[in-house]
Amino acid sequence: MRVHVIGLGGAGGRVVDRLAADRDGDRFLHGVNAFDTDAAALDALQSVGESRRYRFGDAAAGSGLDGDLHAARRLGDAHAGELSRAMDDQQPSLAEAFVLAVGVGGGAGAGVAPALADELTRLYDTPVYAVGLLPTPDESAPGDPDAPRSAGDDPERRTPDRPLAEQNAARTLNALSDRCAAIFPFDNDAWLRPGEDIADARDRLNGVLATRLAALFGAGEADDADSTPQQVLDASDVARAVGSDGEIAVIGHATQAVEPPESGSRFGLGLFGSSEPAEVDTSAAVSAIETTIRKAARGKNTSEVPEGRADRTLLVVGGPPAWLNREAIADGRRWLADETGSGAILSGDAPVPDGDEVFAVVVRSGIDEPPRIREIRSSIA
Ligand SMILES: Nc1nc2c(ncn2[C@@H]2O[C@H](COP(=O)(O)OP(=O)(O)OP(=O)(O)O)[C@@H](O)[C@H]2O)c(=O)[nH]1
Ligand SMILES: [Mg+2]
Repeated sequence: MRVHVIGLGGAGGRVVDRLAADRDGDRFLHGVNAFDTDAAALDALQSVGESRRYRFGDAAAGSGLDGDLHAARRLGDAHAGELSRAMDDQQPSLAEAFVLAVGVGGGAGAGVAPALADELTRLYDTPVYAVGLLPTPDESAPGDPDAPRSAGDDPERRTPDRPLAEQNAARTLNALSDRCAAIFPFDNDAWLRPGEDIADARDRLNGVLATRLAALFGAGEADDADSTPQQVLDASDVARAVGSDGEIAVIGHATQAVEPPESGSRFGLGLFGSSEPAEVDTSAAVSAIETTIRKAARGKNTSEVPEGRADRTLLVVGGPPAWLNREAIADGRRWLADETGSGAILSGDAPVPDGDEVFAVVVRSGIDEPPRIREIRSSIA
């Protein structure tokens, strides 16, 4: 599906920058923007083209807002229309979803996200999804400001203290769930290694997230006719899976390296499906599919899902067409229905003719509240 991805604030900008670096030119990445009040943060981006970066809010004098959510909300209300116009040269009306990436514990990004979600909803009949990066408990924990940090004393690399991160996050998650079709949280803390803070780990974390977003939204947007999926996953499948009521959805993902088939669809010979040349051993394909689906379902999610249970589950299986064994995928669906207790399993495939891995994406929606989100919400209860 074609998505227009908008990074808000420092974290959102870096996530979008990573997506642009890894997937530039991919069809699903229909539009890209980075919006911030902070000129230096926008300057530091590398892959989002300069014309796609936009500094707003002169009242902030070119700086960040230091976590001042109140001021940021006011700026958001004042500038949402201007931001939507800054997207206009990328044909936003053709996007099948807008994706707002934002560190919900911050100031500028968290403050502007709800107003921009409102504005896009008002202008287009297109779902707006939020990708919310959750603050770590350490960011808002009272600590010794002089204590040595793992990133050293370099002020550029120090994670700024954000005493209000959890409260900002709680307020922003509430505001976004009222305005967005669905929220995809990314639990930073769950992905940190012992002793790391976000400044140390952010490149790795952003890479993990960008890969998952691309695997989900890029499925079904192959560049050539050979790789048209047999069971096309389209924007309405994703919409059906995650709903439109601002519920939380989480993304599981796994890959397994496989040998590319000797010849095949790359040369226009093998048609995906029954006439696929049999260079791939069936039991190897079945095992790769089964293993990848299980790992995507049971491995680490973007946020923890209590008991793994979900009302609705979306499964995408991708890789070189010859590896996409239909029966194994059907078995995987049945297994996943059992595993999640979902009444509805939506699924699609994503052939990658030149690919060297099989991958699976499992999206759960209609889940019990993840513990980290409960913790964050309780900060304003
Ligand atoms: N995954 C990830 N999370 C980040 C990154 N940078 C910051 N965060 C998280 O996002 C939150 C918000 O940080 P920023 O995005 O820098 O905040 P901002 O929107 O620029 O807001 P102000 O600077 O206060 O105006 C932080 O509290 C962290 O929890 C990043 O690069 N990757
Ligand atoms: Mg900032």
